[in-house]
Amino acid sequence: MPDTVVIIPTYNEIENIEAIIRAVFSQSDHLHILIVDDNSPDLTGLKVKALQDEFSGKLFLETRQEKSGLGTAYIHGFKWCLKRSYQYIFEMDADFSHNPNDIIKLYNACHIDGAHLSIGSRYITGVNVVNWPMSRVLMSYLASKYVRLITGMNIQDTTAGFVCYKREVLETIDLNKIKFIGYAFQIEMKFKAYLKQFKITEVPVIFTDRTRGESKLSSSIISEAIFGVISMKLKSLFEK
Ligand SMILES: Nc1nc2c(ncn2[C@@H]2O[C@H](COP(=O)(O)OP(=O)(O)OP(=O)(O)O)[C@@H](O)[C@H]2O)c(=O)[nH]1
Ligand SMILES: [Mg+2]
Repeated sequence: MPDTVVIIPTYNEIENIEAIIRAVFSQSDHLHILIVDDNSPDLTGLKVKALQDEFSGKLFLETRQEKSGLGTAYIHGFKWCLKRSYQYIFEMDADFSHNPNDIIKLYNACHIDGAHLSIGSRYITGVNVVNWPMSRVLMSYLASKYVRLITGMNIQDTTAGFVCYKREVLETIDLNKIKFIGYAFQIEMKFKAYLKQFKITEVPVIFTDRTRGESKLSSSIISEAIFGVISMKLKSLFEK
């Protein structure tokens, strides 16, 4: 996997950071990793710095001053990547919900099968979620159905955060116009790619709830998604 970088946003992931970095690098000697850390009080960033000697030239760290949301962390990461020559740019969580062994499947969907954007999807073959309480599974599943209904996108897992983008997708989408910061960010990115008629493929993956560290999901993130999707769709109609 040459020319490939995995962006991992982090906030207080000290219990996962070293293990996830090692797990990603163990997939291929060619992979690079960019950590976008929001000055985590648990010193996640310091741990990354300490590992940079061992992974010299392939482990990078961008530090922002304060917790500013997952969406803007990715936008920051995308811009960093586009200044360099990467052809495949991944989004991935630090908490092992996304299995690093699946990176190759997402990569192949783009590199071999010709997708512009591949999504690690939980809802292709039933509901592949491990260790989430039923309420959370239901919420996520219904959220994806809701987004399909409103946006018209033919994607099962619209809130998925395990994604491989071909460079041209991120070059084409106006990153300065991406508005959402929580889950809705994931929906918005897919919607923008869909409007630009990029080829989107879903690859079935098994999603496992975090076993270490704390969730950052909040009610404001959920309401942003519920109301944001409707306004996003309406705006897209007027912009046509
Ligand atoms: N830089 C940065 N990273 C964040 C922020 N919020 C979440 N993250 C990271 O984004 C990834 C996903 O966050 P999670 O807390 O796992 O959110 P989630 O997957 O929706 O929730 P759970 O899996 O239930 O914990 C993790 O790697 C987090 O550390 C943020 O404001 N800034
Ligand atoms: Mg998580």
